[in-house]
Amino acid sequence: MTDIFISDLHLSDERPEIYRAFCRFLYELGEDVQHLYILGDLFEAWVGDDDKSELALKVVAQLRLLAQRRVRVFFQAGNRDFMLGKKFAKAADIELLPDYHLYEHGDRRILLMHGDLLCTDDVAYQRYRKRIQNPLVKGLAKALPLSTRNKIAGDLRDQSKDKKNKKSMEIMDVTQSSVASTMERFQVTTMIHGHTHRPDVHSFEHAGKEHKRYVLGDWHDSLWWIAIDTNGLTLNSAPITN
Ligand SMILES: [Mn+2]
Repeated sequence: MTDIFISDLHLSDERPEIYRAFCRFLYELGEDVQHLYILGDLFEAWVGDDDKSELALKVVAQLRLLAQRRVRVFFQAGNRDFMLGKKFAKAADIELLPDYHLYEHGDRRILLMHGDLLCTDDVAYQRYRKRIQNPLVKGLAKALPLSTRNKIAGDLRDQSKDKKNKKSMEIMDVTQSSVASTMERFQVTTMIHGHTHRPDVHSFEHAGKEHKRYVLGDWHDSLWWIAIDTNGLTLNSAPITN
């Protein structure tokens, strides 16, 4: 039996080829695939489950198809789609996971995260995240009309584009000490995350033990996924064609 992990598709109307690659990827999942874990930033932006855009409806339909094929889908929020909630989950027949999720496969225990919580050197971002993901703020935001939320999200994206250009590549890798302490807290030696768009497999020693950190890539020129079966974990990619 195989489980699959993906993240950072950043689906949007501007990049229809990514949506097509997603559909093809789902269609071609092997018969042996039991679970699909989406570790955040499935969407470039998600302003609330009342978003009935064509893309939103199409993704819901794709995910429902998986449920019919008896592939269970799990979703962990990213920094782009943390407003995705129970209504979407019900419509798409998927299960929502918390920011830290302990995944078990046989005797393996793997910590799953989107990854932004590990970027603790970015103090300004962590402060912003705390504020915007505060349940009270989220509750207030949900009460705004959809058109207002879309406008705010657009403005925020424009602002962060400006900032990103200035800050360029220093954004934003994980902080190694946060990785080590988080893994220690959850008593794991393996973790999988996305967010940083730096796909790789990192090995390091901590507390006398070998640790591994698997990083998923964003779907831009290539699609990225991690597969786990009885042979272990593999990080895979394939080019995205138009
Ligand atoms: Mn992200």
